[in-house]
Amino acid sequence: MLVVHDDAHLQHQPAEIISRGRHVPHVEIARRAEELLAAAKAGGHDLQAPTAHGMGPIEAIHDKEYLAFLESAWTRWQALPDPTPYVHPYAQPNRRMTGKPTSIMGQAGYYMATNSAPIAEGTWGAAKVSADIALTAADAVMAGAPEAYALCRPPGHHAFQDLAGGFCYLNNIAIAAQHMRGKWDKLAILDIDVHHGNGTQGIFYDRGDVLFASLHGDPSDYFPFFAGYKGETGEGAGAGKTANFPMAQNSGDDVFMGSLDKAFDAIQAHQPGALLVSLGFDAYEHDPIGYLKVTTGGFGKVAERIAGLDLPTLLVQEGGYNCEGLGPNLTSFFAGFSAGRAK
Ligand code: Q9C
Ligand code: ZN
Repeated sequence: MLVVHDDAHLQHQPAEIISRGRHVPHVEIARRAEELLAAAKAGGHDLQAPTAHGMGPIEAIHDKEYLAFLESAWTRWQALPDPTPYVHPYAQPNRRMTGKPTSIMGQAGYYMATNSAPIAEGTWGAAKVSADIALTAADAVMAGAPEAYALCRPPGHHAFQDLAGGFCYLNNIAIAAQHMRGKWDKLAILDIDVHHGNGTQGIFYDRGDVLFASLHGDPSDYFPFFAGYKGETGEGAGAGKTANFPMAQNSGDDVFMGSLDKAFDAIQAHQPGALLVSLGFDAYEHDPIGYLKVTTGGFGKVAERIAGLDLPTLLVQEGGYNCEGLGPNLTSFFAGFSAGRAK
């Protein structure tokens, strides 16, 4: 497996988020990427550094004013009286509120969907390199590599065109997918992170060229709460090109594999030229913020099935917060993937 990674993520280390009214230690920490990299090294995989792709591919997905906010937010926040070290939203727009503020306080609420995507001094720089990692791995797949793995941190699938949220700032997989459209007319994104990929779904919801299929914990009871329901199937040119598979709490490997089969039906009906996978390991049975009970062996079986689709495949790292489990789960996934290719 070609593994693209970079240590620029170390610039992004917000210590805490706000959860259920409390400041709590962040679980999306630098050690996550270190554990994944250590496992990739131990497995003898080919490691590669990202190349800078500039703002073009990022602007092809994200709103320009949102990007200007991300770039300037921390510095502007520091000019407030008694500033905190991380930008957090204070008041957010909601139903029947459409005004567009210009101040940093107002914009923090306008551009941040949740209290779990704090902006630290180095967040913007790290997020840009994370997108470059996905783009560089995408380049390899476009150049003929059968598969590549983008070790992205921060993750991306909760970021919309103009919204940060759920530990995400730039939607790495959406940026990579748009880039890969330069080679393939039709693509499919399979999201197996335990959280619904609401940002990715939102970005492609009205498009017929990029199918989005997501396996996740039931949003009526689990983050991101407001998207990921079965009835969301796309609109306009994208009608029928979104497929959601919410699962009940504590569902294990068997239920997960059953949902995967149904997602494959949607993917195969779309006939994509290539596949992109939002690869979270937070469906793991021991994840600290998890909801499902997928085992380490289960991730291998999932990977084997994905590889069996026999499509050029870009794997993009999303969540997964049990640090001890990350290495074994990635190792199991890579082994299963390679077994599925050999079949
Ligand atoms: N007590 C990804 O996996 N909820 N994001 C946090 C913590 C937000 C997860 C609550 C979860 C976001 C990429
Ligand atoms: Zn997740």
